[in-house]
Amino acid sequence: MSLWTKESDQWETSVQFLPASNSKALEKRGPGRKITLIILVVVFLAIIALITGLLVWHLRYRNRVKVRKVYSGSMRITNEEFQDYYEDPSSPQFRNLATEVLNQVFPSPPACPHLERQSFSYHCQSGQVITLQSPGFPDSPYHANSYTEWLLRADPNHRIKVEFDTFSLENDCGKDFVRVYDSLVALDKQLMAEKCGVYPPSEPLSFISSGNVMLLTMVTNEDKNFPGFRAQVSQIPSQIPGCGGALTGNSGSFATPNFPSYYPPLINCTWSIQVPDGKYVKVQFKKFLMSEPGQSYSTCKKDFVQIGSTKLCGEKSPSTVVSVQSNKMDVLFSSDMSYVDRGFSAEFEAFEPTDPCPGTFQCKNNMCVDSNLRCDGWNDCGDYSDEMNCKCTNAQIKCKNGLCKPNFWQCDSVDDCGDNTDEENCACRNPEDFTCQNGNCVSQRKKCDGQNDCGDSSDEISCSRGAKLSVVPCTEVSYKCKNTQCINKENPECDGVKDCEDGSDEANCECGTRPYKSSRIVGGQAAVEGEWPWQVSLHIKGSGHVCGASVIDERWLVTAAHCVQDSGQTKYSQPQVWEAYLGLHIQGKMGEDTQKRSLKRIIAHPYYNDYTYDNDIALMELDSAVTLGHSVWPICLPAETHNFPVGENVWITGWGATREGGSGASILQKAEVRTINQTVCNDLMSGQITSRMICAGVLTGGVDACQGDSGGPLSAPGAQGRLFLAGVVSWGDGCARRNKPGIYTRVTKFRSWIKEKTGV
Ligand code: 4AZ
Repeated sequence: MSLWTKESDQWETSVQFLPASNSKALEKRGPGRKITLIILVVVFLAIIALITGLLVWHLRYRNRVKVRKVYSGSMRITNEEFQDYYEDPSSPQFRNLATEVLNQVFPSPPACPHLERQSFSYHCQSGQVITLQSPGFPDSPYHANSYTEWLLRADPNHRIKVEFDTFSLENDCGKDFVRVYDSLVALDKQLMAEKCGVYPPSEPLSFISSGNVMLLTMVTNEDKNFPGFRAQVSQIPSQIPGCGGALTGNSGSFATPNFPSYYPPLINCTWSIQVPDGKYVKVQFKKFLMSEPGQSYSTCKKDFVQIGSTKLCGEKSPSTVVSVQSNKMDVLFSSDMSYVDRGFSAEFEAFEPTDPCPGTFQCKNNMCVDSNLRCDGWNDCGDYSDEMNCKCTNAQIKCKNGLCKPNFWQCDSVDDCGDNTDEENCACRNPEDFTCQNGNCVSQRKKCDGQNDCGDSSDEISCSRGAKLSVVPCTEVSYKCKNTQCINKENPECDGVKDCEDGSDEANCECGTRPYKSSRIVGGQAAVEGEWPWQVSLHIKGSGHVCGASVIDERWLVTAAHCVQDSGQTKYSQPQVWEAYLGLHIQGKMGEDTQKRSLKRIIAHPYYNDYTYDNDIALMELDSAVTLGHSVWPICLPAETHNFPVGENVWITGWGATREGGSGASILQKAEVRTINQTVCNDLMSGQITSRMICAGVLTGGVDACQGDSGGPLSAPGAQGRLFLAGVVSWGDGCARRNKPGIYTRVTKFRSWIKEKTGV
């Protein structure tokens, strides 16, 4: 019998509690449903785990996977046939070919200079000054192929200030340079300045950071090593003085922070000017230097000055004036994060609205200039407005562009009109003509025809007949060799070419060169030490510097005769009263290379005229020879026939007065001037110029020799970078006056006398 058979009632009765329909549903959700649920949960968890795993791998490990990049290239050897053995890199044939190819690509062993690298790190403390210097300074020039960096830090709320007291690097920033960064790493966008060349004390060089860090780097290449730099580093409070403020009264002055040195980056300063009620205010920028790479000088988006809607940047002339029709003016100065400059110095002034320039002429640019300066030929306003709409007088030339210029500026080799009117038709009206050295005109056809057509034979000079310069009959302008033969080449002495058969034009050429040369061109600035090794300072024992002189050899100096004329108690003509300082840079400071000598003999020119200053030249023999070297070196003496062309740039040097009636300079000064046409000069100097004199200057004034420079050199450039003694500082009508050039003794006229007396 089976338990589930119909025959058992009890069993059936018990079954009633569970109707057949429910038992069917129960059958479905029973053990099968649970399994499905479990599977679902497991699958869900697996997906979550997979996603989590993927995320962890991606975020944590994936970026560590190194991506291998393969660069490939090929080279084709066109002049070799392929051979099977070239497939085997270890074969001697492959090796030979490879060596040959490498030798062609790198003809000499590739230059791989050893780069010297040094890094210094400093943290400034308040009140402490740290001295930095380039490696080797001051005992030896800096090293070649070097990279040096100085990481500078200051306390919070402080800035770094770096002040260079000496800065002398090669003049080419492509070779040696110092960079200043407003950061601790060399970021281009925070580069404040890149400097090279020489900065004399008259051009102070100091930098201030925007925050409390700064980086200096110095890079040098293989050639020409200079003394280098020394700088003082200190920390200064973040709040720097001179950045804006309230300015009141009728006039006053203000300047960018750290002027005349460099302003810091990332700075905004506002000066609020207020003048008395009823007046207007104007500002004149006496100096304005705000240049930087990438600046647009029309939009001035980098460093700029803003007054109302006027924005200024770049470099501006001292005649830049901005005015407002109000008694208040705000001047905003803003610098960005890169490149800094020297900034500005400015003066403000109140003016009457009805009369901006009382008693003076008002320029178009709002400047006021003396009324006498109107129509005088000089651009006094800076915008030519004082020279516009003028009626030229008899003493003036009328330029084609309408300007009037003094007659004596005609034919002085300087384009004073601006359109060259004053230099046209000067010597030879016919442009086909040749202009002789004496000013005569001869046909070009007569040049080099063997005849003296000019009268001074200058039409027969530098005529090369065939490959070799020929010996010609001696004339006023031909060069005379030691063997008395004459050659027809202009200034052949020491030009590196043997022109005389006996080579005498290239003998005794150890002169006129110098170790250091600064190419900056300005009127009257401190020289670089060693730049003028022939410059001598003549002292009267016990009274100091009196005159200059030039070294012409180890025993002889050239000076002015007027320096050695007895006057009152002082016997200037006696050698024993003098001391000569050679290789001197700063008065009163004997340098390591300075040599002091007493004098044995003074020879003043016998024809010196103390009324006209004619023949103003003298020779001095030292009591013992000096050692010639980089600090003391002779200047070249020009041959009698040497030609110094009119308008040529020449240099004057000395410790004389820096302005008329002023006191002497302590550091040797230099200035660039131009030689001036003899006739023009004679007119300017009321006929006092003799042929033994040569004139040089800047006719606009401001650059000249002065008292105390007398006897010193007028150095003119010659062949091969040598300098020749064109003149000796002699006299002038005051110093640096307009239309009053300096007058120098013309050394060519005394060449044979010097030779006769000294043997040089
Ligand atoms: C002087 O008194 C002197 N401006 C030298 C040069 C000049 C003027 C004066 C030229 O020694």
